[in-house]
Amino acid sequence: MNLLADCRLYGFVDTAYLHGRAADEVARALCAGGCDLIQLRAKGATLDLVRQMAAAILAVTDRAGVGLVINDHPIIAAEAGAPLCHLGQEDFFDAGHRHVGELTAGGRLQIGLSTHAPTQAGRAVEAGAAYVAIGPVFPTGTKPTARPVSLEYVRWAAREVTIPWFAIGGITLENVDDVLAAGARRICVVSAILNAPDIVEACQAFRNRLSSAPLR
Ligand code: TZP
Ligand code: MG
Repeated sequence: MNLLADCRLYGFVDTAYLHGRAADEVARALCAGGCDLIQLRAKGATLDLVRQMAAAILAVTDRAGVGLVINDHPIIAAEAGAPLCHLGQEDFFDAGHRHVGELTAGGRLQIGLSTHAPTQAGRAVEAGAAYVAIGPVFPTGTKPTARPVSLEYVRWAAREVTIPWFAIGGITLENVDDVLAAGARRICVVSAILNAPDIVEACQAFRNRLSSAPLR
């Protein structure tokens, strides 16, 4: 199983949606439900807390054969031994970086980048991103100030992006079929899984829909 090429469902441990649950408990449920990749997204958490959660989640994901992505913190990702780090446009290009090799800890870490328009996706691929996120497709409370990019950008990605890419933003069981019809084969889902009554069942429901649109 290749962490990115074979990945269909990318789930999140987002501290905004823990609802009193421990980070590693949520990670266990995401793995049990069939997520192929899990991101730790801990906006506003102290670096110490991010380190602690990363270690606790990595113990779970390693055992399950699932890849861990640390959002925003390449140094912590590399220290923890996570295979991937995710960065936004503002963390990467706007912070002066030009190539992901500047952050990959001698090749031990891969970097995924957020993109919101075709020019950004092109630049991310040129910069050596391991994957790109395409979104937010729909309005989402998880990133309330971000302008939705619509399914048009997903259709563009399906035609033009040559590395693994993920549709993200406001994806639910109500609209996932539209996202797949637009050409997405890999999806990121945060709130529709973490706010569901049962994380495992929610992941399985998304996996079911994904199986109707095979990768290859
Ligand atoms: N980047 C673009 S949209 C988004 C991020 C992190 C949030 C996605 O969360 P949700 O709850 O699946 O809409
Ligand atoms: Mg960021």
